[in-house]
Amino acid sequence: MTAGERTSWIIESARSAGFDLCGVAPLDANVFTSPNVLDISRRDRFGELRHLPEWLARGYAGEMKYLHDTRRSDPRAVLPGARSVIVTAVNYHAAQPLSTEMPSDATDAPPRGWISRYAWGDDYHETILPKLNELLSEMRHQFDESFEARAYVDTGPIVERIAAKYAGLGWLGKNTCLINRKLGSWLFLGVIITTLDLEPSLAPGEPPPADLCGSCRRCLDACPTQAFPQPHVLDARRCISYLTIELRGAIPEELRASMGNAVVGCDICQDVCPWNRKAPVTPFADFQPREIEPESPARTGQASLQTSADESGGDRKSRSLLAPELEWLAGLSQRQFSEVFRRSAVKRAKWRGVVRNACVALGNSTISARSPDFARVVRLLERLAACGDDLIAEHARWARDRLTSAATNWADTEPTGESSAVLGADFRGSQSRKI
Ligand code: B12
Ligand code: SF4
Ligand code: SF4
Repeated sequence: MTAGERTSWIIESARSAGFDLCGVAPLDANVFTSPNVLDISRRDRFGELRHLPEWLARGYAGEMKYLHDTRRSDPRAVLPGARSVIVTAVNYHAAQPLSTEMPSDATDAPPRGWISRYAWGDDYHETILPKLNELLSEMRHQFDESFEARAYVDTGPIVERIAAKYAGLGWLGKNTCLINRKLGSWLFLGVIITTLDLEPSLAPGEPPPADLCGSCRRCLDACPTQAFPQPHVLDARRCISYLTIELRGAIPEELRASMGNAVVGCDICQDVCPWNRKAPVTPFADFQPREIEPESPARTGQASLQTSADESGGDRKSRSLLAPELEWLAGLSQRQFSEVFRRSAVKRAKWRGVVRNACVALGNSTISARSPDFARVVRLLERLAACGDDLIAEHARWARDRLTSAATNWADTEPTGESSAVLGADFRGSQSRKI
């Protein structure tokens, strides 16, 4: 088989396995060691990696120590003799509303949070990595020559989006996401790095897909925490995705109010992207929002930090991960958390992190002091504020104080005689995240 035939076979097999996109980027030595080579086809491949040291030096990685792994600067360091990287993409766009389309909480309804689209269904690592490994074993079966290879979904020291760009899958948007002109950016990436000689998807001299952001800057302007110091550059320390999933300690107080109802991740800079307006819908059931069945009475025995379930005599409602009720999330016990989020990407945020985040979102909720829910939410936050976990307790106190001081301020401004619900909503709305 020639290198070209091998590439065609891999791309065809990836399509049959359910991957929406597949391409190959070359890892020839000149790409990384000689930026000034005369061969224009080799110049600037993986060029964005040259910014990595500065990005790290600016501290943008926050506590994500694994991003300092020096192998990230050169994919060949991951696998000696590596010549090619195969990049796959799977569309996870479930046909459900965008976070930016969700109505703000009614002032008299239980407040709801937002779990990012990518985390609604089964953990993509667990869904995609086995598929990639299957593709790899088919390759071993199909190709005569022996070769080394490693498959990764997030897990390897490779900047997958840069590899995807040079495999011809799309461009890197101002929001730093990989965008494909037909599929948009709701894509999970996966890579196989290999010593196999494969024909690159981009012909010699062919540039990677053009950057179609143009003069648009919707993502930059919509980001509630101003996490983009400049287009194409993310300060992860300010990104709600980092704050809710990766950060283990206290969320900086100055960022909490801007986090709105986010509990796990954030979709805003993709929700507003025009290239996602016509994004096709995934056929995979794995990425639909999970529906959580109510617990059987026998299983509700273990003490939780709770909540509404306590007050109603046990959790008997079925729940969806699409805009879930915050009181439910804040009141989950560790055991309940492990059961609800088994094989889910939410696990990465950990139980303590999700309860912490749900407290912040409750503090940001637009719940009116006149609502019967208000007193119940404040009681829940009081209980969490008195729990033995310092991190949760501090965030619960912050949320309680924010809710109750907003209610007090609202009472001070009441004399106009306007509808209290409307006034309450307006006041809270001005403090919480809305774009
Ligand atoms: C760490 C990480 C994060 C971090 C940091 C994100 C980031 N932008 O780097 C956090 C936790 C914030 C995060 C959030 C999200 N993530 Co994430 N994340 C990763 C991970 C594991 C590593 C990415 C990485 O290496 N970042 C390091 C920085 C350096 O990379 P970078 O932002 O591309 O930075 C470059 C530019 O800044 C560029 N640059 C260009 N010009 C200039 C100019 C200057 C002066 C400088 C300094 C730099 C610079 O150079 C830098 C270095 O090359 C990848 C998987 C992987 N192994 O690649 C998934 C991945 C990128 N994440 C993914 C997803 C889905 C998300 C979220 C959408 C999840 C969510 N809904 O909450 C958000 C999106 C937020 C966003 N706008 O990026 C997908 C992206 C798919 C896609 N279509 O692009 C990936 C590929 C996972 C996967 N396997 O599918 N993520
Ligand atoms: S994911 Fe949210 S917080 Fe992070 S950069 Fe995008 S809009 Fe900003
Ligand atoms: S919102 Fe606009 S600027 Fe941002 S990634 Fe999409 S097209 Fe590019």
